[in-house]
Amino acid sequence: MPYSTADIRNVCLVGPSHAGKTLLTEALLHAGGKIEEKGSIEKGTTVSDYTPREKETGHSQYNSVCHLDHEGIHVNLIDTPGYRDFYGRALSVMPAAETAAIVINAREGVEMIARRMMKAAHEQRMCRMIIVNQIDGEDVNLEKVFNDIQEAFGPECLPMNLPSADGSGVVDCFFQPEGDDTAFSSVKQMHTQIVDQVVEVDEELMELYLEQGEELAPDQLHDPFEKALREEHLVPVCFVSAETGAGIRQLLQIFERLMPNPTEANPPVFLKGEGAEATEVEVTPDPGKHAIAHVFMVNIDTFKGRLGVFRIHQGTIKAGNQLFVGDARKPFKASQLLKVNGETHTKAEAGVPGDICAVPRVDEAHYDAVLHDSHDEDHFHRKPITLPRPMFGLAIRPKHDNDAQKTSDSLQVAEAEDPSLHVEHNATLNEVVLRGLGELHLATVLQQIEDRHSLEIVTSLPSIAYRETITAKSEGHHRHKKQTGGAGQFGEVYLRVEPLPAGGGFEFENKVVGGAIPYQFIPAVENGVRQVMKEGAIHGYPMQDVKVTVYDGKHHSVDSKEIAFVQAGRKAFVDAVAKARPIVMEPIVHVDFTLPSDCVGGVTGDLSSMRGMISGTDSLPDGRVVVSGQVPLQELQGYHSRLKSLTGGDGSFTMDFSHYAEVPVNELKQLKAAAE
Ligand SMILES: Nc1nc2c(ncn2[C@@H]2O[C@H](COP(=O)(O)OP(=O)(O)OP(=O)(O)O)[C@@H](O)[C@H]2O)c(=O)[nH]1
Ligand SMILES: [Mg+2]
Repeated sequence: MPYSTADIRNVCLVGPSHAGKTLLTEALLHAGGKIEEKGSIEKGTTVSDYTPREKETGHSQYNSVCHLDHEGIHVNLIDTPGYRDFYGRALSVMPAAETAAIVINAREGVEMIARRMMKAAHEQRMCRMIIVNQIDGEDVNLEKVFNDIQEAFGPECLPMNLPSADGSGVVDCFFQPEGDDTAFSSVKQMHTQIVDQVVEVDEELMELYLEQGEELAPDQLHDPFEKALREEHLVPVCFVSAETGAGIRQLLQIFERLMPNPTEANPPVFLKGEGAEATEVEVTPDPGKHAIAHVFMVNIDTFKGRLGVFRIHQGTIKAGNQLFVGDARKPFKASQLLKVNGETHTKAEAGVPGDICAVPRVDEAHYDAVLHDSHDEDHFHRKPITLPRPMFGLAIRPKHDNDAQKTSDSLQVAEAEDPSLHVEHNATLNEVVLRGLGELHLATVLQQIEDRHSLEIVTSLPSIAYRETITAKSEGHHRHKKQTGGAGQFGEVYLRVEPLPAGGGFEFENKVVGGAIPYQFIPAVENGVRQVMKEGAIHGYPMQDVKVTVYDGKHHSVDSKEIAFVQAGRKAFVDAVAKARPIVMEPIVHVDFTLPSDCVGGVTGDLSSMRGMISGTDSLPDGRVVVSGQVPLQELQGYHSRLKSLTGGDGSFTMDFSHYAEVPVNELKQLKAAAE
């Protein structure tokens, strides 16, 4: 059935594990007539959890795109994994949708992941809604859940429907203000609250409403409703049971009539150019303009190859079109255009702005790539979203040496599929480190690698990425002179060093005058300095945040050659660093521990003995406590198992890079002793 941009609704389902996102996807697909029978999590028969491991564990591990057509609208659903270690995966696909639907488990109330997702959707300027699922659960207190939602996210969270008094369905509060009895609150009262809230964003309508005391029809409210969603002045709340089907039809109607189509949401921000040079460019959902699409998900299947799933933001993409990836000169041919429904792919003729489609077998289609059909849109990219920086690391090696290449290939595949995963190659230590958001994240990735590539992988704790830097200005000098038989080597360098602010990296400046060091040898000096930056000057760790200025030297018309200036540059730099109060720095991470309340004392005690600092605690409605703080990464090596025993397996933590800080003297002594 052909549909246009205005008919599309893109909804990303996010929220805690076990909230029922996958079953809700199933219920929606069923209600929309996409599937005849609703699958079950326990039987492993849902559309969106289609990988063997997901079926086996009953938890989503990957993002999954599905779609349905219902009364003239085309709904693209993205089901995301809710487990906290997959938080980065869920975040990464949100830019494809207008609506972030935060699914809350009525039995559990407002969990930490729900808070995080509300915040993330706010940061991405998405329209937000809250879906309270599992209203059929025994002994659920829906009024309390609703009050907790308002307390956590504000009074702008208002119900579009309310659970019926007998719990078997929901009663509409928006379209038909004269509803039946509900489990709590009155329909009329809620309806008035919604209208009051909506008219606040539209002065004219407000006046009309106040003066005439007139009942406003839903149609009159449509545009201000969308505006209220964009401005976060309203967060609709809906009640459903994915299990019994209660509220599902009404939810589809809310998608259709109230949630934004691609032209009604805050427009996505696109930039042209890189770094500080980048300027904002207009991208409009106009089917007639040049095509611009954003790849938000990559799946790599051993047999089917790479699938790039993208959201079209401007123009129309047709099967057979020539498309460019990013700044590539040469286009590729999108010989097939696909619509994705879980594991099933069906061919499509064309994709209009706002739609979600995919292209198979395009190796260049990486996460966050922009696809476009004209060189006018070279250097376009989406304003990046903040993804958590993976800090939990494991050093990886294959069990059998001859699997080295296979291992490295498999890691590349894993990294391409998951933007919250990072593979580090540490040449100095000959170590490959896989970094993710937590233990379960890496365990899942490694299991997948072993499954897919029949590889055996051995893991160990990785080395900590210590760094050297200087804390004072100083000068250094070296004269490199060598006379061995024939031609000699001669080069002399004077340079200054000074610390740069954290994150400053490395700067090199040439202030030599009068050809004391001939111009052509300056790169050799820089090369020598850079070698030391990489290897470390005093303590053997890579250096950062240093500025080097070469200001004088000497040369010899016959004996001066590149190698001599590389050597002189190296040694002059080491000489300068030694006098510039060099220090060793270590990564400090921000951690959030989620703990049963009776374990808080034990963990905070650990934290202080681990040189950690606690910055805050927050109580969750389920009685657990979130303890946040900063700790040197080194102290958290292997802490997962200690936490497990401390909390009876009920505690967990996530971490994110914070900054580098100086390693205290006695720690440094231990570090040196361990290295020897
Ligand atoms: N009684 C009841 N059970 C539900 C409902 N929705 C989901 N469940 C059950 O809750 C469990 C978790 O459901 P899922 O759909 O897998 O939850 P999820 O949010 O996708 O979880 P993750 O994939 O781990 O993020 C399953 O056993 C479902 O059958 C509901 O509305 N009522
Ligand atoms: Mg799921």
